[in-house]
Amino acid sequence: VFLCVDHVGFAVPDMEAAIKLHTEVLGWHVVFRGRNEEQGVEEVMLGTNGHDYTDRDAEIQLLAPLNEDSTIGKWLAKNGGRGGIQQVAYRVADVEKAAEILTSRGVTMLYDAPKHGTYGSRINFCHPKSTGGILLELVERPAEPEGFQ
Ligand code: CMX
Repeated sequence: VFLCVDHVGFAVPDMEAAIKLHTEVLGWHVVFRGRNEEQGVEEVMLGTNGHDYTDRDAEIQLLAPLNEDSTIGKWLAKNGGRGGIQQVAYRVADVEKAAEILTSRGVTMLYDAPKHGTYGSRINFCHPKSTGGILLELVERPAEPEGFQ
């Protein structure tokens, strides 16, 4: 079902501080910055030096809430305002097919149809209650990315 780990998503209370830490201290490079209003997030994707869009090397995703009622806003509130790992995302070739297979194996998908994700990808999520307490995102990347730097 899965091709590789696409990214690991960190919820962050302060995007600028998180970018500074992950680039200046930890040495990652910003490869995408944008907003997903539907998901209520400001997001930044990080790759290694020379990271290419077609690489299977996993990226790191920084997620800051656009408001307190968003998924990340609620996650941070529940975590005492501290950041942390919010999700792991697996890359798939066909998100609908992957969701169909996982559903047939007893996994609960969050959405009936894929939603819009980073780079114009098509995404869905497995409810953490059906995947051992881990929020798993499924990502089908487009051939032509929107916004890869
Ligand atoms: N990882 C693991 N478990 C989580 C979780 C997470 N990120 N978020 C919530 N949970 C658990 C809670 O601990 C809780 O468990 P208990 O009942 O045992 O306490 C249960 O799920 C329900 O928690 P909740 O606070 O009531 O959370 P919600 O039902 O409001 O939301 C979920 C849970 C999965 C539906 C929500 O996080 C969601 O819709 N996620 C998918 C969308 C998303 O994450 N968007 C932001 C990122 C966007 C992007 O990646 O582009």
